[in-house]
Amino acid sequence: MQLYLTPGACSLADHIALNEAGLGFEPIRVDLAAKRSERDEDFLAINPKGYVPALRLDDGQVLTENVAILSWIAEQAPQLVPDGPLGRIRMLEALAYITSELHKPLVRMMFPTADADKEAARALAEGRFALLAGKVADGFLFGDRVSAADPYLYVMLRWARMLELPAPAPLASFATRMEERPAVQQALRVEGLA
Ligand SMILES: N[C@@H](CCC(=O)N[C@@H](CS)C(=O)NCC(=O)O)C(=O)O
Repeated sequence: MQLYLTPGACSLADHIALNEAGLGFEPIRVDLAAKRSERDEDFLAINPKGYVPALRLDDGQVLTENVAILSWIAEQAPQLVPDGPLGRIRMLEALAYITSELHKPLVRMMFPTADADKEAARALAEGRFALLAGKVADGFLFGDRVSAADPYLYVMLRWARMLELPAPAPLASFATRMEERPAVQQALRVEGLA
C-alpha cells in the first residue's frame, strides 16, 4: 500500500491515521506543482484530481478524498471508530465538518482572492474551531480514544497556527496531546516536520 503525500499538507492526517492503525505502507512524496511523485511517476495518472492524499491499496485500487481514506482506515482498525451504535456516523459527521467547514476556509486564507475574502474565511474558521473546542475536553473528539477524525482536526490546527489564527485553549491542548502520540511523532519525522 502506498500513501501519496506532500509534507504538512492534509495528507498528513491520513499518514497519522495509518500509523495509528498500525498498517504498513510506503509514503511517497508528490511535487504538487509538477504533478510528479518522488519516483518520477505522473501523479495525474495516479490521481487525475491532481491532489493529495491518494492511497493505493494492495489490489492496485486508488482511494482519494480525506473523508473516504480516513473512513477506510477506520474500517481496517476498529479502535479508531468511536463507541456506540452511531459511532461510525458520528465520525463521518466530524470528518464532513472538518473537510467542508474547516479545511476549505483555511485554504481560502492561504490562497485568498481578496483581503475581504481572507477576513471572511478567518471569521468562519474561528467560529467553526470554537464549536469543536467543547468536544475535546476529555482528550479527543470522541472521548479518551483517538478516532480517525482526530488527525484531520490536528492538521487543521497546525495550519491555523501557521496562519496565526489563535485556537481556543482546549484545542491547543488537544494539539499538544496529539503531538505526544508516537503515531504523530513518526509521521512528522518522516515528512521532515520534526
Ligand atoms: N477534497 C480533497 C482536497 C485535498 C486537497 O485540498 N489537497 C491539497 C493539499 S492539502 C492539494 O493537494 N492541493 C494541490 C492541488 O489542488 O493542486 C480531500 O479532502 O482529499
